Amino acid sequence: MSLYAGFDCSTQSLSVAVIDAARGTVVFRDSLPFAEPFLTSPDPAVVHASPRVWAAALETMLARVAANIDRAALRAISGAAQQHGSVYCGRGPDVLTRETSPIWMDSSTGRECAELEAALGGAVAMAQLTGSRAFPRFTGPQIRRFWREDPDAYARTVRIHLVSSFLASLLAGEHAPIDHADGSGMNLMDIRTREWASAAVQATAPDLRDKLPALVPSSTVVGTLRPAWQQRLDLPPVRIMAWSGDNPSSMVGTGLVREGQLAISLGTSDTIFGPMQEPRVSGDGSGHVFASPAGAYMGITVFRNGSLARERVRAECGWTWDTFSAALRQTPAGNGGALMLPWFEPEITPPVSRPAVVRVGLEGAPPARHARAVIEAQMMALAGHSTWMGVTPQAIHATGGAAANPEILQVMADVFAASVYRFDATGSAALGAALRAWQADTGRDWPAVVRTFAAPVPASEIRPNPEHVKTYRTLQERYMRLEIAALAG
Ligand code: XUL
Repeated sequence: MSLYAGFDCSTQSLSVAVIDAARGTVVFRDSLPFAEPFLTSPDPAVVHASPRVWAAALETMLARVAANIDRAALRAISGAAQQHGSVYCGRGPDVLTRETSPIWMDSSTGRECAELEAALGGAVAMAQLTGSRAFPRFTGPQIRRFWREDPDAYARTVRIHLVSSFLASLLAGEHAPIDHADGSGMNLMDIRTREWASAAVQATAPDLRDKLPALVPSSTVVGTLRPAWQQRLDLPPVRIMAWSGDNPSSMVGTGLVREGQLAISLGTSDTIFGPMQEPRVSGDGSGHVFASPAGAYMGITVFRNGSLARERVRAECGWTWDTFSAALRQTPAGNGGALMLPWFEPEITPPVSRPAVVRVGLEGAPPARHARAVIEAQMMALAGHSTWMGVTPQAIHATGGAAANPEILQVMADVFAASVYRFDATGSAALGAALRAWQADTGRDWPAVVRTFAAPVPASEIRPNPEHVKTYRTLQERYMRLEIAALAG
């Protein structure tokens, strides 16, 4: 028997999935919510989290894994983590030179983004080089801001990790490299050569090249479980595989390894992504090209107002999720033409720096219409801002917490005019990480790896309703025009 463990350190929790590769089964799953997932500050644009919370959760969860599996059969561990966040370390990964980590929800680096794009010849040049124009949450602009604000602590920093490479380092007991997929979310890696892009690195901060880990393919063995943890938990010297980002891991965890397929993850962030053969950069600047852990590339567009926006509307209505679902069943597709721009928090796509919710035709409307408006808005934004990928999907693989809700998936099917298949609601990034550990350990080809595990929940297909598809075709044009008008002020 060969067991492989995959962790997922997401915004809200640390989860794990352990697979028995030969049997094709998941033998253990668990999740540990963070009491304080992120630390807010007086400036709403600044959002950090504590790397110590992630480190403590990793140790707790590894102990739970050890207590619940046939330990001798564990062969390798990999992981996924929220993308872009940076961890600042000294000589070893256990020493921090900065107590907190800016995470993907941080939007405080507008100035740094402008400076970096200017240094590289503009937003288009930055996107051609690194796969994305400069985005406030991306690691390069965040590093630049840290260097500017605390040059002494920056100078004391020996290694700057992503959340993924930090946690891999803790498992291995030494600084681990960054994998190409997660490295793509930094505005620092040349998306074609997959090496550090000197021009971007030099423009970001002094001596940065010396502080960056190596870049490696996602299937790289980065070390062996540190001896102290082997002894404490009675675990064998398992291989530690490179960790990656949560979205790249979810892509393989939802079985996507061929261009022409799309997945939507409805989590703290809502994301839409799919494999890509060539690095076609988003013309409107809204999306990103990342290296894919399964080879070639992936396209992705990210929305900040995901589950927190759904949660805000549910709370405004004073409802449970069951009542929210009932409201979706009872209201008509298209909501009688009412629209909402659900920017309860600063938005990533399109870029909106301050909360700015817009409601059209909803004045005095019953709560159910607001519930429908937020879901329709999210689905129309996902569709409208992913056309740059050039994929008209026949089927969408849906994952993330809100994918458990069939009423939400019906709106998704109707807006995208595609069948939606539900994947395990919470575990696709952890499963994807376990699959990456197995693939890296055996060199098996990716279609064979995902065929066994990454299958939709049986009988979960939700088909589009042709009448609703027509309604959304018109409404979506209005939605995109409303966005443009709101952005223009
Ligand atoms: C991806 C992104 C988010 C985080 C959430 O670019 O910013 O999806 O990875 O964990």
